[in-house]
Amino acid sequence: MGAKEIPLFTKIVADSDFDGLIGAAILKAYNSTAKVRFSHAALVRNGNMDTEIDASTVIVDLPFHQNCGWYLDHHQTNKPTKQESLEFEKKGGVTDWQATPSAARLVYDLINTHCDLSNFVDVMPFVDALDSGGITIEQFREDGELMRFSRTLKVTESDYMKQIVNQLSQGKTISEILQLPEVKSRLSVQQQQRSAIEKVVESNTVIIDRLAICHLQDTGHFSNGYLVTAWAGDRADACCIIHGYSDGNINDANRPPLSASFYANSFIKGGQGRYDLSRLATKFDPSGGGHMNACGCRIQDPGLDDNLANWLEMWGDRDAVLAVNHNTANM
Ligand SMILES: [Mn+2]
Repeated sequence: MGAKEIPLFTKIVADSDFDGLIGAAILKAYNSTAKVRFSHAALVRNGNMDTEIDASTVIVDLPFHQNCGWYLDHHQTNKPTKQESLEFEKKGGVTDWQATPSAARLVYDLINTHCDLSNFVDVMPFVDALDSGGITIEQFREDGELMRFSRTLKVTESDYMKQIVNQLSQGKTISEILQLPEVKSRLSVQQQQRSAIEKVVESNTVIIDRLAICHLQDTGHFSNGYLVTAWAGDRADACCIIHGYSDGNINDANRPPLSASFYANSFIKGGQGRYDLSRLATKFDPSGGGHMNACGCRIQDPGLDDNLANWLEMWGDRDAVLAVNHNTANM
């Protein structure tokens, strides 16, 4: 493959997680003058980013937006349709969508031939694993620095994330980042909070028909899928985590509305790739989605109890409704 020409961009809009952080840092390594803005899937989908996304914007690890200039992603449900791609390309837009383990990997592969990315080599395998359910139960239990670092990244920590992007884009390695006093103190907070969040997960999770349902709404606590599936062990094939606040607002990053995240249990044999959980995430919320094994949506009217009851019904019928037919083309 020859080196592809890189589209011009002055603004980087990325997801507020490890994948988005590394994707943004690689893009900024290539173009140091680009401004970085961290966002979230729901904010892009419901129009909150409309005024910020323009033809000079590259979007990474987030839903597709017609107004951007370059679209980089790997989420199954975000793949622009043929029609969307055509319209987008007519305006001069460039789409790079690939089913890579992380969006950062896609960015890395595209930019690598254009600038020195050697300081990113060490972090790439972890980002790939974290974003695609590839964390082993041993890595999870060990709760090493990278696992803890990943939990420090969130939409409410934009300034902190931008500082890290700047340092990475200037050539720092992840090991050097982990030594920064600001990062070190956050890692120790995460270490201390780990057993507390485990207890919260334990007391707020029920397993129904091999689906672990974790109710974290209105608790102020957040959890990734790994914490819940590790707790459930071989008793569950997937988990559903409810986050946010009953009186939440999409415009308030500190008090988001109710949402549900679905994760396949990557700690059990055959736990991934069996059911397409994104069918749950898109059932009621047209802007829900993500990956087959990891996805999410916002709770829709008439409310949580109703959405959950319907999901449980679909889950009960999972071999017909959610099963991934590996013989079907275009999946
Ligand atoms: Mn991603």
